[in-house]
Amino acid sequence: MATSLERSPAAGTGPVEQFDAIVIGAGVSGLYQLYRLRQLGLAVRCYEDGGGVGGTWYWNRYPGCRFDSESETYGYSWSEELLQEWDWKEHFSGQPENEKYLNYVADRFDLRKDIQFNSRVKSAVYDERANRWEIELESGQRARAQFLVAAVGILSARYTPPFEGIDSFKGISYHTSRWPKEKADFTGKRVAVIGTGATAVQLIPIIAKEVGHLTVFQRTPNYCAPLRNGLVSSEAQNRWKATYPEIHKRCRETPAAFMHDFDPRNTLEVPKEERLALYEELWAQPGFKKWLGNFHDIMTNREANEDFAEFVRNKIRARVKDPVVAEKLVPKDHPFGSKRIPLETEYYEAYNRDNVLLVDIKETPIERITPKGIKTSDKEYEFDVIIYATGFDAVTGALTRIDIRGEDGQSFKDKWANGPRTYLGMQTAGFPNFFIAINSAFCNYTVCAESVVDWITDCIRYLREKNFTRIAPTPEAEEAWVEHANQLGTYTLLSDANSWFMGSNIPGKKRAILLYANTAPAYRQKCAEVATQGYEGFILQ
Ligand code: NA7
Repeated sequence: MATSLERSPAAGTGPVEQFDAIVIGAGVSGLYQLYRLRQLGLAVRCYEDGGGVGGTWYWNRYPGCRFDSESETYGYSWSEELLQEWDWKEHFSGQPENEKYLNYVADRFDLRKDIQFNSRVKSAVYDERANRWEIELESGQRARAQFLVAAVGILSARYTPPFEGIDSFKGISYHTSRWPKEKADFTGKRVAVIGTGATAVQLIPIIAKEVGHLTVFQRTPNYCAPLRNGLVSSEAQNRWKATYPEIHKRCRETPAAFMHDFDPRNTLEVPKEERLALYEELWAQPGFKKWLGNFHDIMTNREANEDFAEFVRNKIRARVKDPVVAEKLVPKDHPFGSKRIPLETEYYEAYNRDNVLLVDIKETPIERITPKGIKTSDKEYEFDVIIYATGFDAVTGALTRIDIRGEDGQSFKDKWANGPRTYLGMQTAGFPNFFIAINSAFCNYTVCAESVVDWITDCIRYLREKNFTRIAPTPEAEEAWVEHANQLGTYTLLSDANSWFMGSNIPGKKRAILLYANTAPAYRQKCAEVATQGYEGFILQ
């Protein structure tokens, strides 16, 4: 279908390109969404803030960045050719390779011609009379389409704490999620890292070997577990290529879309020795097996969780030579898994190095950033480089940072002020034809992102086949879904910690479960049922 240039009746000046659908974001979800909508015969334009494809894998270039999913489960499953052509180098693939992979996909499926890079969407306004969304980029360029799909990711709106004096620092400041393309040279430098989440845990052991001196400012220690990465042998590569259908089938059946599944026994009903033997076995395995292959009640029963948490604490203590430092690194104020478990390689050993210092900022809080470095309640530390590994305004942030206006000009940001308000995670009442293509389930990202994109694509196809022109959830269906999602959150121990899962990592952000805490198969089934029943809970016009 051809696109055309017209003048916008609403906005006045400047040509406005017309499309059937606009996709915001060219990351894992956006690339696939573009591919699928194009397959439907739609004229699609994808706008991407970055200078290349990849989303998370474009922006997060810090040393050590990688995914914690098994590589054979993270790649797209929708093209047999792609599966056979691509060789994963590591069992848990690193950022450079992941970015290469997504570039390969973009070229392989000729996606680039429909992507406009360096294009940050500033606003999206629904024109009710015309049933068109009009987006405006920061450059002032505008475009209109019937369907708007936000594939903006759940961890893309970076968060930098508003430390007093932050701009006064005379050295170099980095945020891990906006890492420069050129290699940062830390040789001989005095470097600070603020934060000890999954990102910092990947970064610290690598730069510790390069820097002159590294100071880590930790607010909350995490339960970090060994990743146990390795190179992929040609035997493993061939085995994957021969069994991808089985691998994907398995991922579609397990609760979090990994190869791992929980042990069905109740933790405390298993004799202690047997429990410990399982913990040791899990600990020796790569990836998230220690979390997602553990007893099924690990995330719902506090006592069961504590049993494993203590096992992990002792593993940490055993790796850190100085017992005072070790104790600082041991988490005690939240259950295992209530914050995202960072997977690590030689993280704890970094603290055994003479050039690495751990500062517990619960004991001595950061008061301000100074021209020379960081001033805590105790003293001023001087640095050449400060690295903010302080995370993201997760799930809602990337959406609410765009000024999205629905029917009657209502503001999306206002609507979501107290947390996500969706039906099925994919649409919100009063914003017709606006789809949210992010994976907001607790789930191996690509696996669930594919399901979301497939559902949205099928929905748009259905509308077109049945001659409907718009779709939005009923307020009642949305209210019921929000209540259901919030309730699910309370069944687990996730609400027992401050984390991006709960939005509580951002001061002032309303505490609410941001991810859908059901199993991936249950979520997929519910979405499929809604579609089969003629999009029950939606208004189709
Ligand atoms: P996280 O997991 O949100 O970690 C951010 C870290 O920054 C964490 O240690 C925070 O401490 C710390 N932080 C945040 N604000 C401050 C302030 N004001 N002062 C000191 N320290 C602070 O982000 P990541 O980038 O590591 O990982 C995000 C996800 O990306 C990860 O889960 C993976 O899925 C990929 P806190 O724990 O809040 O006390």
